[in-house]
Amino acid sequence: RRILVLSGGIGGARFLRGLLRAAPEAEVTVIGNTGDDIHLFGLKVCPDLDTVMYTLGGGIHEEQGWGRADETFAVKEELAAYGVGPEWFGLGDRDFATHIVRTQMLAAGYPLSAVTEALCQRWQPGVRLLPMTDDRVETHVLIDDPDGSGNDAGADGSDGGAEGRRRAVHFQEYWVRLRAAMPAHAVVPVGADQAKPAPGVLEAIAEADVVVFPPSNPVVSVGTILAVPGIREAIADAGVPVVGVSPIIGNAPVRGMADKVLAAVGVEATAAAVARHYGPGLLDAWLVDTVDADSVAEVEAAGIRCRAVPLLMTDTEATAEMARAALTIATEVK
Ligand code: GDP
Ligand code: FO1
Ligand code: CA
Repeated sequence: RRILVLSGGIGGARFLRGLLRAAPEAEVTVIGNTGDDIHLFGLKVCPDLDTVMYTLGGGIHEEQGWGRADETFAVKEELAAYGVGPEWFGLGDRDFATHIVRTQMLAAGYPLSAVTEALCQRWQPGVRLLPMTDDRVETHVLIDDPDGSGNDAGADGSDGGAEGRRRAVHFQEYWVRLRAAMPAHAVVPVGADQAKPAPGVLEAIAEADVVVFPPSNPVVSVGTILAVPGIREAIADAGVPVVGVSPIIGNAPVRGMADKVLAAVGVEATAAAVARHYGPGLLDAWLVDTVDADSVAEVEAAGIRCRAVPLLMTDTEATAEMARAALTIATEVK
C-alpha cells in the first residue's frame, strides 16, 4: 500500500514515526514543506526536511523536536564572538554539517530533491522524502512593526498598530526570535506562485492509495505545500481517500503558533474550522481528539467524514493508534 504524507516538521515527523509502526509494510512518500527554509551564514537551512530526516533517522533532539541530539554550539559561539548574526537561531555543530553538505551540493548544481535524497542515504528515514519544490519558497509574516513607527498612537490617537507601519519578517524570525508574540496580519509563501512541484511529487500523488495530512501546521506547513501550483489539484483529482488529523485539540494548538497563523488567514483555532478550511473538495475524512467529540457532527455536516479518537502523540504507540484510525477511516470514505 502506497501512503503519501504532506509534512511540516515536528508534528508531521512524530506522526510519521507512528505511521511507520502502524503500517510497516507500506511504502511511505513524504512531501516536505520547504517554506520554512532560511539562508544563514551563507548556508541553506531546511528545518522541516531536516526534522523529518533526523526524527525518522534517529538523530533528532527528542524533547525539542528539532535539531540534533548530543549537540554542541562551538561554531555558533565563535560566530557570535565575531559579531556575526543572527544569534537567535540555534544552529548546532552537528546540524551545521548538514547545511554545509546541502549548500555545497546546491552550489554544484544539484537540485534540492537530489540533495535531500543524498542526505537521506545516510539517515535511512524509512520513507521517501521529497521537497515540495526545488524552487526557492520562503514564508514571510506581516506584523505591526515592533521596532519602528516611533509614536505608540497615530496623530488622531488611533492605535499605532492600525495606522503604524507594518513589515514582513521571515517566518523563522516571527517564530524563533519574536515567539509569535504579536498578531500575524498575513502569511505569504514568497515564491510559491512561481514554484513547480519537485520531480516525483505529482507522480507520487498519482500513485498513492491514500493521502494523509498529519497534525502539521495547517497554514505554514500543509498550507504552504498546497500553495505550490499543481499539488492541491493533483491531490483533489487523485481519486483516493484524503485523511487529515487535527493539530488543534480543545481549541488550541498542542504546541507552536498555529493559532496565530490560522487567525491570519481568518480561520478560528478549532478542529472543525481547520477541517472546513481544507474543505470537502480536498479532505474526505478528519480525525479530532476525544475532547472535541462535540464537533464531529459539524465536520460531517460540512461533507467530511469525522471521528473522535485520542490525538496526543505521547509516545510512538499512541501515535501508531492515531495512524491506524486514519487508515481505517480512509477505507470508509472511498
Ligand atoms: P513544525 O513545522 O515544527 O511546526 O511542525 P508541524 O507543522 O509538522 O507540526 C506543528 C503542529 O503539530 C502544531 O500545530 C501542533 O499543534 C501539532 N502537534 C504537536 N504535537 C501534537 C500532538 O501530540 N497531537 C496533535 N494532534 N498535534 C500535535
Ligand atoms: N526552533 C526554535 O524555537 N528555536 C530555535 O533556535 C530553532 C533552531 C532551529 C535550528 C535548525 C532547525 O532545523 C530548526 C530549528 N528550530 C528552532 C525549529 C524551526 O523554527 C521550525 O521551523 C519550527 O519548528 C517551526 O516550523
Ligand atoms: Ca516548520
